[in-house]
Amino acid sequence: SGTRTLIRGGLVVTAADETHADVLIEHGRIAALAAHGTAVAESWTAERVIDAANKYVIPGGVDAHTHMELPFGGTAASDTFETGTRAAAWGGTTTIVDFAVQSVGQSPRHGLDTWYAKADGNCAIDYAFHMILSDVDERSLAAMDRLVEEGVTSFKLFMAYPGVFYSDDGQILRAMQRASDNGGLIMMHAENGIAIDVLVEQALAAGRTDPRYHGEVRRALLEAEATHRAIQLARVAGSPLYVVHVSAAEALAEITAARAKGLPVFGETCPQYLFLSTDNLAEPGFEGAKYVCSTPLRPGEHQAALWRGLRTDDLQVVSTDHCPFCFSGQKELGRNDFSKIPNGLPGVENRMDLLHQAVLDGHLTRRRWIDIACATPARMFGLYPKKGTIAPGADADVVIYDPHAEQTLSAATHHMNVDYNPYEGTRITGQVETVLSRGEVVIDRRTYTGRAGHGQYLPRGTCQYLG
Ligand code: DUC
Ligand code: ZN
Ligand code: ZN
Ligand code: ZN
Repeated sequence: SGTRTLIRGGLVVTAADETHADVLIEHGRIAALAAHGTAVAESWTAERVIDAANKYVIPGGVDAHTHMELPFGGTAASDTFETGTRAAAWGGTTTIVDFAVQSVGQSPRHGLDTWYAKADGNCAIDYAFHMILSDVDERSLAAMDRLVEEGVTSFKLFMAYPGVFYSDDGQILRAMQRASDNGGLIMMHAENGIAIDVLVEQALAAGRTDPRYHGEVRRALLEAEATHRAIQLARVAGSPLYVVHVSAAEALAEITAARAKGLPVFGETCPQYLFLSTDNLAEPGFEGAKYVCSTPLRPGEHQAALWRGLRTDDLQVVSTDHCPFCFSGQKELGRNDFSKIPNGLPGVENRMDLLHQAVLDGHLTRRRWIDIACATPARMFGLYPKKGTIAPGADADVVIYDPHAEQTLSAATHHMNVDYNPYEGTRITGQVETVLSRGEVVIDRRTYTGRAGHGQYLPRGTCQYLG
């Protein structure tokens, strides 16, 4: 739009710098930055001036792993593209990369077109897609090349859910070989699903049906084994590898070892693995169902390893795997059988705040917060510097963040379309105050001013950490 906007007096924090600077926005993009109080900054005028004194001015969050409306386990994730992207905006996230799904027997093209249609005209913020491949045959391999050219440059494969999303390691190897040729990035759900299915069957046969057994059968060793195997397959194929939702210390160790060898292996973790544990899964009654996701929550000891991995850059990205299911009617599908609880947690609205709390708790520096939540996911998935930073020419996706505000996370106040919040009662210092998406104010001092359909589809380039 034509509105000139000036954000004055805040601390601009990017992955690289922290500076007291004024930010000038024109035509939906960052036009210029100038040190606060200098003659240049003082000379700027604008139709809209946002006072950011005592606030942070940060890039809009990039959540590279969401599942709006995902069909799963006979139901579907409860946030639509409309409700989920609005909640994202409330939480200071201005870009999501969601997953289009190729089902078995379908073409990737059909899956992608289905997801384009779900999102089109409904999003409050900008969005892009990865493609889940469930059926790697000649047609799918050829489709990968075309998708990379079209801007869908990353492909999620599963080692879990045999018969649904996973068939065999030969398919995985072939997709990796293709990615090594066409520049695509393979994303892996690394859990040994065949072994897990045996343990699920044995647990149920022994009458162990409660939610906590979800965590017990999905053993950390089976995440580590699959992570190791995925890394070796990627080496053989000569392809890079991005391991999604790393939750086990033993799996992280495999990534760390691969990176120490100089291999192009990347790791993502999620707030639930940093802030929640198997203690939540073991909550009384059926409450534990609220915490069923895959990979599962781990015993608390794993958290320290994940925080360390984020500091040492063995893990590069924190995204949410936002995949909400209501407790009532959805999680309840597994009342008598934990394996029927739909897998997934909400979180798209809470990620930036939880990670800001991690800064205050000493786990991360402020710049690392922006790095893992904005800049690196943008680079990893070919969106930088349009997204993920505040610099001349970048999209004006900007959050005015009040680092002193106090809030308590709760389903009573969140905007996600789900009837519980896994972080219920968690006290956070820091809150999103105002959010701009391509220069448009979508959250104005904690009032939603955006609209469904403002969000645009983003074709992506290839991973910017590769040659
Ligand atoms: N893996 C995901 O990444 N999301 C939802 C369910 C799953 O297993
Ligand atoms: Zn103009
Ligand atoms: Zn997964
Ligand atoms: Zn996911």
